[in-house]
Amino acid sequence: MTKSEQLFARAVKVLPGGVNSPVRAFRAVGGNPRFVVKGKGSHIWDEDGAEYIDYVGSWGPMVLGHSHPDILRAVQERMVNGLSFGAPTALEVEMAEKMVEMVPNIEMVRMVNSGTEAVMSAVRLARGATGRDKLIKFEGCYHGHSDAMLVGAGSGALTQGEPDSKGVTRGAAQDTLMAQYNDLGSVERLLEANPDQVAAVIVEPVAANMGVVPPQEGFLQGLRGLCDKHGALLIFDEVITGFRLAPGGAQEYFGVRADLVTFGKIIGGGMPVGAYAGTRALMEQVAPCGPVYQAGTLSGNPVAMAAGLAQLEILSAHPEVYGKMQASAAFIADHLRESAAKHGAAMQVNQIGSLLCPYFTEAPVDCFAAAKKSDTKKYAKYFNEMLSRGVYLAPSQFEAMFVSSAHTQDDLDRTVQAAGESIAALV
Ligand code: KE4
Repeated sequence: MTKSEQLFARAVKVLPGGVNSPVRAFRAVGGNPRFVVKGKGSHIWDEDGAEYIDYVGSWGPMVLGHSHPDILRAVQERMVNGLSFGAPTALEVEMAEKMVEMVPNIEMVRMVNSGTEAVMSAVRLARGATGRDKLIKFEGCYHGHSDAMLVGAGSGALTQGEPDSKGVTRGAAQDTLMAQYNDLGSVERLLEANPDQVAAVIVEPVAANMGVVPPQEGFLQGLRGLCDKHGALLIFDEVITGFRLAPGGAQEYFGVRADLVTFGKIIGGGMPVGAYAGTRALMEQVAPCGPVYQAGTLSGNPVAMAAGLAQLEILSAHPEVYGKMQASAAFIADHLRESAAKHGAAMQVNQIGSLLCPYFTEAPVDCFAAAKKSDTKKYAKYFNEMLSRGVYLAPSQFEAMFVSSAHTQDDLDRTVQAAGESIAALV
């Protein structure tokens, strides 16, 4: 048995499925999860010493690669003075000021500890601020595992084949209405059928939990118009796109204003951090200055703030990394398409910014229904072919490939070489 196999045999006895998050269990692709022992730049190493080019990047946080020296230094310098106080620290102020400086249309931020918590809190704020109960989300979009969001969810919920989780009560789910991504008509019909009842529309500006499905031209702008027309708030869930598509995230990239924005992943630099943000008028409705309650023992944790702030400072000082990451992702996407054509493989590749996803299907993937038609068994085979060639992809069709600024041309060349061989092995 490999060390990863030995560890997994122990893990399944004390952790549900042997993991602390379902998608890591490799159930959608088969085989034994690799237990990671080290990450450096664009590479990770497992317990058996195998090295991989990493396109999971902790599911998005490692936008500058693993173990970035400036981020490690910031953590090391901060931690020697104590890890957590439950009292205000200067770092939280500096972090909020940095986010307000980088992200359009926000005046205030509240730090929390995960993307789930950020979305749960933003939804509560939207309901509290509007006095309305209902919420529109999109089938296949994933916004974390708070009850109201586990209705028609994507990511792991989709991979598990249980789009609606057990344990979510009818009461918790009844106010969550389901629309279709890239289908403005489905949103308008729900708004008109529930007049003056919809507190918010929540959307992933790029749907990155059904694979990667970019918004069609006019979709996000159309949501803005519909929300304005019907008095609903527009929530951009930027847990993935925030600080990844552009320094100012999807609002900057697409030029569309959201009323509330949720963040996670990148703002923690690898540490557990989430946040929600909006105008002063909205955010000052949050306790202790307003009637919408939300709290957290480790919210704004100074060590996590040190890591996140260090990462944001590098991203804002070096905006050229966005063009580099986009070019890297486009290089991979172009070569995947070439290989698929060469080998006659039915394959679609969606790519936007540093996000991309291969689907094994004939038709373009521009919505959730099309994504679900992808051949997940073929994806599983592709995943394992790539893994055997030292390329670590998401162990599920319904996730993204995350390209970082640390991926080198040699990484890209080796990736497309492995992909060509893997696609050839599929047909
Ligand atoms: P967390 O609670 O996992 O920090 O964030 C939830 C979340 C919210 N919104 C969006 C758009 C997200 O993508 C996520 C979490 N993303 C998944 C990957 N698709 C996390 C990986 C996992 O669940 O293990």
